[in-house]
Parts: sequence; structure tokens; C-alpha cells
Amino acid sequence: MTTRDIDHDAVVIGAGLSGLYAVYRLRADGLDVRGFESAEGVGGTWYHNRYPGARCDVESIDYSYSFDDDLQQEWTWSERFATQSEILAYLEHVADRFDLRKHFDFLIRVTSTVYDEDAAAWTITTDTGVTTTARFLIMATGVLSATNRPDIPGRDRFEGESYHTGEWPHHEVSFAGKRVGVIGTGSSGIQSIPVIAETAEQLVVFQRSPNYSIPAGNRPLTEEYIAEVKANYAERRRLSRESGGGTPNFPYPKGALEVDEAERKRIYDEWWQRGGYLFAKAFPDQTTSLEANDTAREYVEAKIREIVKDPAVADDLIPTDHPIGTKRIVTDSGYFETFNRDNVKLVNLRKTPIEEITDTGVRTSDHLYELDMIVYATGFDAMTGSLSRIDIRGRGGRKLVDEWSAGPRTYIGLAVHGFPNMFIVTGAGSPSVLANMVLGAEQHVDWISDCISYLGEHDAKSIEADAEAVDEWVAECNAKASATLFPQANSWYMGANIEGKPRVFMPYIGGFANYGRIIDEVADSGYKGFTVS
Ligand code: N01
Repeated sequence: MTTRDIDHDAVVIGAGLSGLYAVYRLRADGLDVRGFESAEGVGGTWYHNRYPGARCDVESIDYSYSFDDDLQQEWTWSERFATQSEILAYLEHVADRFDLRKHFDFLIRVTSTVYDEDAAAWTITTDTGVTTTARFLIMATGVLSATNRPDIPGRDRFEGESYHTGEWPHHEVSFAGKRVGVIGTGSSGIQSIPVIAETAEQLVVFQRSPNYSIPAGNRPLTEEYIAEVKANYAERRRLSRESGGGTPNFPYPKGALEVDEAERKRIYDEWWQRGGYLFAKAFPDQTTSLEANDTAREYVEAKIREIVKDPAVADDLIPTDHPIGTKRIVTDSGYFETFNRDNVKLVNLRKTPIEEITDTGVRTSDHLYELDMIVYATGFDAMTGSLSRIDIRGRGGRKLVDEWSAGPRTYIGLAVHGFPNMFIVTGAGSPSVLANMVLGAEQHVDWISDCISYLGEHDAKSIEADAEAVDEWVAECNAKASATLFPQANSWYMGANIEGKPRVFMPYIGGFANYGRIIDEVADSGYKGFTVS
């Protein structure tokens, strides 16, 4: 390949919220950019996760782009926590408003990307035979997009309907009059279970690990509230960028162990009322001190026991295997109440594991549950799965999957040694899923586009993370994680939900604002830790 053979300045893989903004921003910088998306439309996660009850657990007014004030002033969210369909409608609106679709090829899956060192460019190959080349490769492939379908014996024998929450079909799925089994009680299961229970004749919930879940406190947004938010959006965004999680929410200024019982209860009551996963951040020491964490855990346990009428079922629903908040706390609407319904049964797989799936249902060690439908709410090969499913080859033919065989290794979450001119958006080694993904995507894409402009201004063709910089960043990420309780949980943050995946805490847990300062400093220093050629 010669420089003249390079088709595009940049190729963006994925038309989710990161990919859309990447195309918008790089195009605004005057780059020739082309995008590939395996789905039929834009939206990424929000295109695929159309299961009943799917909502975002970050408030809609924060989980939206900040890059264009007219956009944020003109779009009006209807609820505090938006449904999947409203978020998808928003992303479609963004795609149309900024005329982004024409840059994407849809229904095309990228199968391999290979770096050519002499040309300092990538060759991108797809499953339709289309091949193209680009100077820069932007992996906007998503962190919760490669679904996990566990290899349960007999899985493909089942003759009824069978769906995965992360690949929900576009046709209407009716539960009415059906015996439905849901496998999995993470966010997807916990959101869909109350909705399915409303119309199913019978619902059997197969739970391997119970999870902490806090009522969302969802509500319609009033005109007055929306007007107030819009009048102060700039300040709201500023606070979000200064925060640990990319939203304008900050923990109580004192630790759980620094206050007396009455004050602690008052704060927990307040955060319970606020609703959702933010409960994990009521006190700053909740995820660093087990003793502090216990106070939050006991509070939530008491709530679950208050809601669930049968004490034996409540026992099964209360987690005992991880400190609260070290797996993402689920934001629910009526989850625990669902187990008071006559048509819902909880099966504790720790006591009676699944042995096989038969043609008519799910057989556990003590019973065959005859079913008309199985819903797999079994999650994702998170953070690295969408990358490892592409054959990515860097300098000298090295494979990304080999380089990452002991866990993902990035420099500031954005780049990988041996893979020049490739940038990863909101992936491992960045705050990613621990922060507001929309502002995270903007933060990354802005950094990447500034970096590409810098290379242009300095007449440079390539940029590559140094091996030592990667070593240091990986050590920094590990140190930050080890200072918390997070590594104690068998979570997808740790890769623990996928058999054979290395157990490494993948996101950077040093905070969104802190991280922003670190990557800005790298850029301001003329890209220290990178080799620019
Ligand atoms: O996936 P999960 P998810 N047999 O991995 C179980 C985001 N999200 O799709 O814990 C039986 O959390 C598994 O059990 P265990 C959010 O960040 C957000 O629910 O491995 N069970 C677990 O219960 C979230 O954290 C929203 O023991 C099996 C479940 O399946 C992330 O996505 C909504 C099994 C998987 O839970 C992932 O959530 C949805 C097996 N062989 C998702 N294999 C919002 O609210 C797995 N399980 C924004």
C-alpha cells in the first residue's frame, strides 16, 4: 500500500453513541471518514437491547450529548430514566439532524483490521467482502455489545421461543398466556422480569447470583423541571465533568463511619429516595471500606426483607457473595415486589443448578420446568469481547487477542502498544462503564480528534503508545482498583462472568474528572508516552 492507496483518513467501527459522535467530530475537522455498523440502523447498545423494561440507569438529561447546545435545548426527554425506545429515537434524531447516516455502511460486520507499517495505515475487511483502507482506526465497538450465551447442555434443543435480552428481536414478543423462564438476574433480567410477570401465565426466574437493586424512582419530567435544567445546562455539564462518574452527583462529604447511626440512616434514606445505582456512592468510603460497606448492605437487606413477603424467598434474593456496589447496582421498577406475585417462582441455582435444557424446558437438579419461552438475560463478554471478535493485527502481524491474553493492556485507555493509529473509545483502562458513557464518548472522541489534528500539524503519519507507558498505566489501573473492594466481586468488570477470561479489573476507577485531567496532560505535553513518527 502506498499513501495514495489510502481510501480514508479514518474508519469508525460502530454506529452507537461513540461512533456517531466520532463521525460528526472527525468530519467537522475536515477528515474523510467512513463508518461500518453490523446492525441495520444506528444506536449500538440501544439498537439491540430492546427487551421489555429496558431503560438507562443514568438520568436522561445527563445521558445525552453535550457537544451541541441547540441539540440539548431542543430535545426534550419525557422521563427521568429514558426507555430504550426513547434513547434510540434520540440517537436516530442526532444521526438525521447532523446527516451522519450517509457516512456509514450498515449491515456490514468488520471481520479484520490489519496495520501496514510502511504505509502507516489500516486495511479493514468486512463480512460482505468490502475492503477499505484508512490512516486511523477508531474502535467505537461498545463495551456491552458482544452477548454471552452460556453453553448450557441442550441449549439448542429447546423447541419453544428463545431470546437473548442483548439481541432482542424487532417483532413484538408476547408473553400472554405463556410459561416463561428468565435465566440471569443482572440489570437486563431485573429490568425485564417485572414486565414479563405482568402478562405471562407463569414466570420462572433462574437465579445463579442475587444482585442488589434499588428502585429507580422514575417519573415523568415536568415542563418546569425541564425548563430549569435547560436554563442551567452549561453548569450541569461543568459539574458532571468535575465529578467522579460524569453526572452532577457527589457523595456525602463525610464517610459512613464518620457519622452516627441517625445521620447515616438519614443519608441512606435520602439516597434510597433518589433511586438507582447512585446508592453505591452515598458515602465516599462505601466501596473502599468493608465496614462502611456493611452499613449500606444491611440497610438494603432490610429493605428487601420489608418488600418480599416470603422470608425464604427474601433470603434467596439477598446477595452474600459481594460487597454492595462492587457489581453494578441495578436500577429497577418493582423487581422485588414481583416475587410476591402468585405467577412468579424464584429458582435458586446455587441450591439446584441447571443440568440441561431439554426440548420442553429447563431441568435443574430437582425439577423439570416446562416452558414456552426462555429469555437469556445472561449478559455480555464485556469491554473486550467486541474487540476480540475482530481479527485485529498490529505492527509485525501481532494479534490483539494475544497481546491481551492476560487482560486488556492500554495506555490511558485509548491506545495499545504495537497498534499504531488505532484508538479505542470508552474501553478498558478508561472510566468507561463506571461513568456516564455519553460524556465519556465525547471526552475520548475530542481527545482523539485533537490528537489527529496534532499529527497533521506536525506532518506526522503515526502515533503509537510506548510499551513502558502501557506498563505504567496498567499498574496504575490495578493500583486504583486494589484500593477498592471491587476486585472482591465476580463481576463482568473483572471478566469473571466469561469462562477462561483473565480476572482483571478492566475499567479505570480513579474517577471521570481525574481521568480527564490525565489525558489532557498527556496531550498538552506533546503526547508523552507515545511515539509520534
Ligand atoms: O448482564 P450481567 P446484564 N447460568 O452480566 C447470569 C448494563 N446494563 O445484561 O452473576 C445461569 O450483569 C449471571 O449470573 P452470575 C449494566 O452496566 C444496564 O444483566 O454470573 N445464570 C447474571 O445474573 C449491567 O451491569 C442497564 O452468577 C447465568 C446474569 O446472567 C450490564 O449492562 C440495563 C449463566 C448476567 O448479568 C450487564 O447487564 C441492562 C448461566 N450459565 C444492562 N451465565 C441499565 O439499567 C450468566 N448467568 C442501564
